[in-house]
Amino acid sequence: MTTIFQDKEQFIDEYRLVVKAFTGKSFEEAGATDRYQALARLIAGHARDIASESFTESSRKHKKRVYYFSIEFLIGRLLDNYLLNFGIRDLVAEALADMGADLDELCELEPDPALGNGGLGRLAACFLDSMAHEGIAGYGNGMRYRYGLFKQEIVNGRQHEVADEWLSGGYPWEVRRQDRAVRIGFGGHVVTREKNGRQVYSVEGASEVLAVPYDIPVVGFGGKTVNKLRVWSAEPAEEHFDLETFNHGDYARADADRANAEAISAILYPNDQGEHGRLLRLKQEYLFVAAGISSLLRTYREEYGSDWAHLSDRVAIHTNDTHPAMCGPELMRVLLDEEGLEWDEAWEIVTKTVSFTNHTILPEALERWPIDTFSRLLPRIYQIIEEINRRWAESFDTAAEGWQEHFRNTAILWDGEVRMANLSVICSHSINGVAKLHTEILESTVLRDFYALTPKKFNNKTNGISPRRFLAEANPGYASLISSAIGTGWLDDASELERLLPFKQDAAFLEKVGATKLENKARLARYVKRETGLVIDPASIFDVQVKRFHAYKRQLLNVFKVIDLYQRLTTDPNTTIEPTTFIFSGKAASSYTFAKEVIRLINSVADVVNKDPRVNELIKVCFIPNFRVSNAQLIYPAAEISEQISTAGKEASGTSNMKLMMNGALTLGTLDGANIEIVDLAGRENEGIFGLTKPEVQELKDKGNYLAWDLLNDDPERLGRVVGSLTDGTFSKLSGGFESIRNEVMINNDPDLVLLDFHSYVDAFEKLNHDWANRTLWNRRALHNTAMSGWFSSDRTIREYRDEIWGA
Ligand code: B1H
Repeated sequence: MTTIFQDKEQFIDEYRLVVKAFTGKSFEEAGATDRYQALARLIAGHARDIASESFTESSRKHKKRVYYFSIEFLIGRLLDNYLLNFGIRDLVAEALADMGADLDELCELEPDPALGNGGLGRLAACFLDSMAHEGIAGYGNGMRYRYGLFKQEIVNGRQHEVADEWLSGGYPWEVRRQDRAVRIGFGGHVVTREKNGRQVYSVEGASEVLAVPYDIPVVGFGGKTVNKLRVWSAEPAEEHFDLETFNHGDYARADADRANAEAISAILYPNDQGEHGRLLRLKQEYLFVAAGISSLLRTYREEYGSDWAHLSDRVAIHTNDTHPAMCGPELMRVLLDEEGLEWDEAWEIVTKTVSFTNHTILPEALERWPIDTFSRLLPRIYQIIEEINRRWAESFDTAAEGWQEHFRNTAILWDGEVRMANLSVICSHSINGVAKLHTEILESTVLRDFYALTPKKFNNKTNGISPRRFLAEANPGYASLISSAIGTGWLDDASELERLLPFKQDAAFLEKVGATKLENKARLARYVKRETGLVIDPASIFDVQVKRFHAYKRQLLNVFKVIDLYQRLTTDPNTTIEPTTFIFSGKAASSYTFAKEVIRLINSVADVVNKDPRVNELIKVCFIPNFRVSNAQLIYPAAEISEQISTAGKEASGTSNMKLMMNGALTLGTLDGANIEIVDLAGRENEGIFGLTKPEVQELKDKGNYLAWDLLNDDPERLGRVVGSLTDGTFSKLSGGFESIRNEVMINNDPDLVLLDFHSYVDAFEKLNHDWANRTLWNRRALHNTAMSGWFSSDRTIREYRDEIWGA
């Protein structure tokens, strides 16, 4: 452990100085926000000192540097996390208590940066945590959006979106690096000249913006390595304030250059796995790619000069999904146009340096850009892509049977579009999926033609999560119970959680497992009361589904279950259930009508159920607004049932399944994504598995004879009644009925097979629900899940990337 303060006294002395320097006030005079800001700045300052040591050391040791390119990093709050990683959380908490302040209250004042949509962005953040913990010289490269993902408010059951002004109070962790700003060109046209018998390309008439980096320290657990996350902000390349126009009274036009440049980093696109297709998005993608490549090459030049042939020994560039797909072509551009390399040399360097992770097989998420838009915005990059595509076409043996189809499926340019997934694959030496099943699906369907050509490039890297953030920090009560049993080694090496297994026989310990869960539920209940006014009972089972709203994630199936229970409890006296609170949280993309209607349905069902005295002692429905990293950390530790109910084959991995498992929840899920690996590790008897498998879904699709009406007609009592309630007024008092949801299920023929999985789902739920009656058995299964969850540490995932992809 690297300590940054010898003792409390040293901390207090330094802290007082920073408060004074930052606010001009004494600690006693400073308000809570100033106290938070000063504390974060103090820790950030120490983190930066160690970051520069880490950097020097990696230079000295010629460590390979890994650059993780991601258009999203959902980092969450940092103060508590960094105190924990530096091993000074208790010291600082005590010192603050001595000073009459409360650490938890200060931590609450930190903005929760929403620079990502969901799992993909949070994965990138966990990877930064784990790279630093593993001592890898690994750096994030992303976007500094002025507005992150919208804040969600619920008004009459409906989602309303409010701009997320996370920077307005100042962000103490970042440092602006004006000295490392990079000019980025858009538009213009390519000109060709001859120089020493060689064609030289450049772009003329481009309009430039300035990409300005902001660095955020990434503190690894143990405090030995501190890396950096570099996020880019767009600004005008020149101050072009047009005084003449201003003098004529048109301020907006006078400052138009600034507004146009800043628009590029103004906002994160909120369409998790949906279409963006906007020019501004393409500009974002190029901006952070080109700026990031320029920045890493600058570092490389400083260390190794122009020794480009060895770039891939010293540098790995990892592209998180297709959003940074231009890394390949942009690196080609620099090597060809600026460094004067020949195509073949440059291409070998690029393909040995770049690697790629795919995160989804949903067709609507497969990025494509119209060629005319693309080539106008990025003419030289487009020209390079054309050449890559031409060489790709040439590489096929045209005498071989069926080559045309293989080419059609793998071409980068096709049907007037640039296909970013194919570009990513062709530029990379490694292509991975994010869970076993997902990688198999990539190999056998989405990318099968590539797999047939180069099977060795394909590999699986099952996702992981940071045990520091999602167990130690989120669940301090459980974490200290665990440490009291097996020591604190699990923080370094989460596989040590398996040493909890013997405690499954220890009745007193199991009782404590239950007691910490109860405390966490009470903590969440207080939060819910404060945020929504709803009273939920910590003694009831907490059944939790928290994630983005998407048809394939099937929040609809979950609420159908709730409606069915409600109807049975109010009509059938034989229905029994352990008291249960159904907790939902998550955002829907602003333009995703169906997902927003499901949110409204949940809130409308909540409105009816929670007010109905016939059932509200037994079931409650709770929608927690504005799901984000900070409240996720309150929700996961309070969960007993983890809802992971996607249509088999659709959820690439999922990571909330891992977070909930680690916190001792039992998975109620389909055999999809990483759920399969959860079951492999923890045993089917410790989870609630139901529903069609991927091959069964496939068979159904191939046969093409699924008819939602058949299921409804076969089961008027329950399914019929549930679907009927969407439009018969039962839930329409809050803000109207749900014709569109009914139509999706009955007229659009239930594309996500909600009706088909309904009964096996409700049965699996009821089985788990009744199991709860035996609390010892339940706590034993909960502990078993935690004990077997260590493999899902992102440290394990990152070591696999390091050893099998990056060679770092
Ligand atoms: C995942 C995305 C995603 N897959 C495009 N794909 C986006 C795609 O804004 N965009 O354009 C945003 C997000 N996100 C998720 O990645 C998967 O659905 C999860 O199953 C997986 O666990 C997670 C991390 O791999």
